[in-house]
Amino acid sequence: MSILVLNGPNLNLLGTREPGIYGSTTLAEIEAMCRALGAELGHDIAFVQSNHEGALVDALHAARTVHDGVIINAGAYTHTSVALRDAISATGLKAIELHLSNTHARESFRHVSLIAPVCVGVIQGFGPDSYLLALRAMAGILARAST
Ligand code: CA2
Repeated sequence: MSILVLNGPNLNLLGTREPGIYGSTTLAEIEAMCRALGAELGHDIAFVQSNHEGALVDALHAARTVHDGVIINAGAYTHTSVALRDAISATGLKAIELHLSNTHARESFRHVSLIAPVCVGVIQGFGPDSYLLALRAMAGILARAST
């Protein structure tokens, strides 16, 4: 099966700025980790990042006929985007929200997620391992859906 890992704004800067919050691992390194685990789990991994809300919506629409599940770190759009929430809902794809940081331990405006209600679950606070935990969770979801 095929899993889309979708990344939102500013995540292309990972590993280059604010290592105290987001660590020193780059997005390219996270992509490599996801691809390695995807191969182990027997799933294809597509890895996309955009700083543009509409491009993320387009990627979700395109995923509908191509991928079986979506793992999304929507970045700051998590807390603001009705459009992303509607797109996840409209695709009908199983989605998992993930974050590197524990947003509940940060500013109050990060405590709200507009996309969480349309996701199967949320994984956050484990740094790059959040991606691997989300992939394992998605593999379980897809395995259960196919039996
Ligand atoms: O913890 C996460 O994964 C976040 O989705 C990251 C977003 C933030 O707005 C969310 O509340 C939580 C921000 C990503 C910014 O990434 C940067 C990376 C390096 C330097 C600066 C920003």
